[in-house]
Amino acid sequence: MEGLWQSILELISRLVIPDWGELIGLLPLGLAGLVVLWFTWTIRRFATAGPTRRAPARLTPIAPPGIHMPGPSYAPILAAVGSAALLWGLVVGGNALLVGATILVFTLLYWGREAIRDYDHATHTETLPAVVHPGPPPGVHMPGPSFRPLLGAIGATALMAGLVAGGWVLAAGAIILVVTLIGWLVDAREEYGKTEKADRTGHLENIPAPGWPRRLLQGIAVVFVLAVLVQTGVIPPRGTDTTGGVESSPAPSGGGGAPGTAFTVVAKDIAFDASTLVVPANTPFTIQFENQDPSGVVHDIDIRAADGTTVVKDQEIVNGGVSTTYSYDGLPAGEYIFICSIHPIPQMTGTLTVK
Ligand SMILES: [Cu+2]
Repeated sequence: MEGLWQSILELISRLVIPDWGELIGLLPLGLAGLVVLWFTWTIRRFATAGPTRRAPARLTPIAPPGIHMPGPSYAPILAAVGSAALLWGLVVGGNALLVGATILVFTLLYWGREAIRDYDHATHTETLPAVVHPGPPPGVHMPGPSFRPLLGAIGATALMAGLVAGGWVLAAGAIILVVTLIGWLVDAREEYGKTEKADRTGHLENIPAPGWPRRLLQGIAVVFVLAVLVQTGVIPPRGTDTTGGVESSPAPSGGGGAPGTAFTVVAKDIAFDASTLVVPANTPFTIQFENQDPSGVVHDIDIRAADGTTVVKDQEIVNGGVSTTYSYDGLPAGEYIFICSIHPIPQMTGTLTVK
């Protein structure tokens, strides 16, 4: 028997000689096949499990009475898309950031709109018995609901934006905040009057919940947007004013012209209209400086050494819409730069050649 078995094995081993190296190499493929089989089996089980095994049809969940469940919504998905757009903007930078932020804001606005609609719907189908608030204890007065705190926050935000942007935005922010605070005072006065009256009549009227102050919000939005547009120079359109045509004396442009001692430099849209000035060595000179930017946008024309940091002459800043004459002492021959210390950018930097 043993001999027979051995001879059979010998015969088979002649036909099948396993190559263990190759077999081990095939192991990952085999495992992958098993995973695919398992997934196929699972998917098939789900596909065939079907509703018929559990119930005739899928039931929509019914919330218990008095409990409201929000309906299905695309808002979370949209908000995720908006967040992804914002993050992408953070990676890419520039305009992509603006686009991403805009998308996120719009998705969140959509979500908020949906939530408000849901809320309105839920409050309209209210079937619970009306709750009667007993009110505060006698002698205690509670102020009624008010939009003023929200408006105050908006006004304060506008004011802060104005502190950053300056000029018209600052004015608009101050107006919005003052209007809000005055409205708040008027409300408080009215409320005080009612409370005082209640002391005499013994009957304190409930202060009704106010409606959305649509007109006021629209007014605030219009004022703020207008201020931003004026401040950024979108309106009134630039380029139509005629004040820019009074260039005189040595033309401060062209590069390497004849040295002069009196120049006119105009600052507009946060840029100088001159990039090159040439003056004689050891000779005082002046610059008639016109700041044609809006009020709140200040500039100056400092002289610095060619390294861009060593200040040779520091001048007072000039507000938008104001002109002044800067005087400079004579300088030793060499290359200098003239620069706006508020905006040390290429558009507000030029070379000053002293020779
Ligand atoms: Cu400047």
